[in-house]
Amino acid sequence: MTIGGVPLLLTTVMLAVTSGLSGAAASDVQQEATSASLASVLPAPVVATATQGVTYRITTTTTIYAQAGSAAAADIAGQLAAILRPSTGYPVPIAAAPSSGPADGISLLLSGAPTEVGDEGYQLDVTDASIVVRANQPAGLFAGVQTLRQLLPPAVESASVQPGPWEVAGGQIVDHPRFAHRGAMLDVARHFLPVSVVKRYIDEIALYKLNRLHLHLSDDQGWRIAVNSWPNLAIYGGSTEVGGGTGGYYTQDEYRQIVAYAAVRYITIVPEIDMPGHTNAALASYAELNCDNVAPKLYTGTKVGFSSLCVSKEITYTFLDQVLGEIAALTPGPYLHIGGDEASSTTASDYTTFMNRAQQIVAAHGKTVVGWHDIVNAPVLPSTVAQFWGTTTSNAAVTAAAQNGTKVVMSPANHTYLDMKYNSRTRLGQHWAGYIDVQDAYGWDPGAYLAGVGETSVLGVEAPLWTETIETLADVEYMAFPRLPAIAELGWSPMSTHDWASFNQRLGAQGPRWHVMGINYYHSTQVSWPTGS
Ligand code: IFG
Repeated sequence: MTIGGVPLLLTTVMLAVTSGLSGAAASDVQQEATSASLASVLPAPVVATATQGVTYRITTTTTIYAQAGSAAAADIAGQLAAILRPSTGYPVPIAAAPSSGPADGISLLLSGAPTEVGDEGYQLDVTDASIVVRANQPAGLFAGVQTLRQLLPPAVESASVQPGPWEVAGGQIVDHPRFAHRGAMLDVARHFLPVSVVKRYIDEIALYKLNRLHLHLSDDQGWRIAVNSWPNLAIYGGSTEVGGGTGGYYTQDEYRQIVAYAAVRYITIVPEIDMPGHTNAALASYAELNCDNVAPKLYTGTKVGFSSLCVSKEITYTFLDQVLGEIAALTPGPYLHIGGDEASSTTASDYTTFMNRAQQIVAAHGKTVVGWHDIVNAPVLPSTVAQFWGTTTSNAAVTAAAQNGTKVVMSPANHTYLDMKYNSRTRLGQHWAGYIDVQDAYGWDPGAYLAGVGETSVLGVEAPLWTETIETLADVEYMAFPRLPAIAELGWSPMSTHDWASFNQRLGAQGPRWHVMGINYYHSTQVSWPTGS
């Protein structure tokens, strides 16, 4: 059997066989054999096989053993211990894994994993004597630990000691992601969100094995990152936001902190400087950037499409080179997102001139360009990635680019835009792309959604959260949960596991965890939430 995705029903039958029951309806077995949690992991694992009657119990003597000689494995062990210690009250010491392999406790090993799990996958084995996570790379160990968290009772996420017992259902999971790019986007330009909020969001997206955080750092209403060679961008351009608040910006050290915080959770930061449109904050900060040398006022409204960098002025490209050079130097990840959307105030020929030069500048700084899919209206570099944000299932320009080798990140606005209202009663958000409840977020296939853009052209998925109407962490969490886990599952799990009834049950099982974690999620009426949610 290939690893490539065992239909849940088959997995259920495997559970029946394993449990020795016969004749029981598969769904009954599903509930009985794995009522603990092996079947409630989200995203759905590629293969999950329960071992009936086997349970591992974490106790006061449980030790975490990390791959000897791996600082990354030790750090992941530390992150796991930091979850277990407060809620269990146990010491949960960490030690180097003995070369003889796991004897007891929880082992995080960088050997013995199946090749097909790749760099981000893992194998998790739970017996009554030990829990063993095996991976080829630390990212896989981290993913395995996120799964392990979900196999423990929700109370394990508590910051204070809870009664337990701390049991994990026996079995084996062999798991690896479908797509390489599994992302969330946070617009910190319309409303500025402080580092603490970004870090909390990183914690939350890591729970569901997302590995990209795209930060929308500049727009008409605000510039959110300090640039030493153009200091007014942040100081003046970052001094307000939608609605006229005080805005704010990240110092370069704060940006480094965000990058580092994401990195130890195996999340790559993708910074976006939107251009040539969505640039009022920059144009307001430096008169010389404007074609008429007159700086517009700061803008605190929510219109789009009225601004453009001056394509004909050479200072524009000096500006790009210096700004993108500083941001590239601060960003270990391979991508620089240059936006390109809604350039209504830039002529088509100017747009092409601009994008030709902008892409060259990004490449000169050693980074790969990402752009909203509008960018394919200009000639794109072979490596340039297009982020599709349309509401249609066909787009001739994107299809042509894909068939010419361009990779596509799927963010169809009517399925992934987390700033869309759930329904007409949702206070926050907009609805220009339609209302999006959980079934809309879940009910599509990124690898077969856009005509002519097949699985091999799709780099992955990303859920943008625009903040015209979003101001606080509570607002972010209300819009992201429970829809973001749907996008996370589409990015990670094989399509063979795609099943609304199963997803609904597994999503509902996250409710009690979010309750313990204090995540301010929307209790969608489409989800069957268990008690304690
Ligand atoms: N479209 C704009 C965003 C934002 C969004 C709000 C893109 C690529 C509408 N561009 O989405 O700046 O205003 O839903």
